Amino acid sequence: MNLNRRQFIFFLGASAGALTLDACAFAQNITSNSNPASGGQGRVIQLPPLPYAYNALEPHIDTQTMQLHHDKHHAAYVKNLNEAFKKHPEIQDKKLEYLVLHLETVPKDIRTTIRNNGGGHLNHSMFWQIMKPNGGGEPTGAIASAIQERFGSFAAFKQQFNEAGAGRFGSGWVWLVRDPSRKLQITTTPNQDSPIADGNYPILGNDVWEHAYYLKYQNRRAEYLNAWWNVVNWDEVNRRLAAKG
Ligand code: MN3
Repeated sequence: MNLNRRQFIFFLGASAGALTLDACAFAQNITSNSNPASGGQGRVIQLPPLPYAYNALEPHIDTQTMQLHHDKHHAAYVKNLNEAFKKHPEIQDKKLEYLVLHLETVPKDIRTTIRNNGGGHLNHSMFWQIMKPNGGGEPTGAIASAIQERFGSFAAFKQQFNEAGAGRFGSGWVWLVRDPSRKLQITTTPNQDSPIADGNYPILGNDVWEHAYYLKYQNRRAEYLNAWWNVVNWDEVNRRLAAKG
């Protein structure tokens, strides 16, 4: 993998546990969620609270889906992660972003656990933030011009993004990322793989696991993908675009 200098410094800083760049929401999240003062009992990752009520994204995302998705699915990733860190306290000071990018440094017996649950925690921690009640509409600010420049129009971008999400076979995510050459790209990842593992920085992403939509949309993933734009939090997306990560 090729990392440019800025990314290299970021990951270096992340690996040392000293976040010197104000960049990455993930890293900030992990910093605030880890518990270095836990008396050597190991890192404890907390489930971040949902930043709005379970019913706040109705009618586009239903209350029960939000409850199960946050309180059961995301909570399970966090629980599995904490159990893995208990087995290997020697990696407890490493940032999750570093571990998913450098899975080869993770002890073999927890490598798959870190990949799936570390990715799951990072992906969902971003997901809750880039949605909000009464969101959606046309993008605003810098992301509006960035989308226009890269994809021609918001409509064209949305169509490509939705097609990529619909085409992701099985479970996974569809993303708008900044690639290592700083270019915006639409990508998908399988399962809970984080785009960070490919050297990409996620600007926004949608969860296309059936657990994200099945109660309301059943097999109609395309309908969910369309409706999801009504809850996008463009302020947060702009914040991520401005981040150096
Ligand atoms: Mn999910």
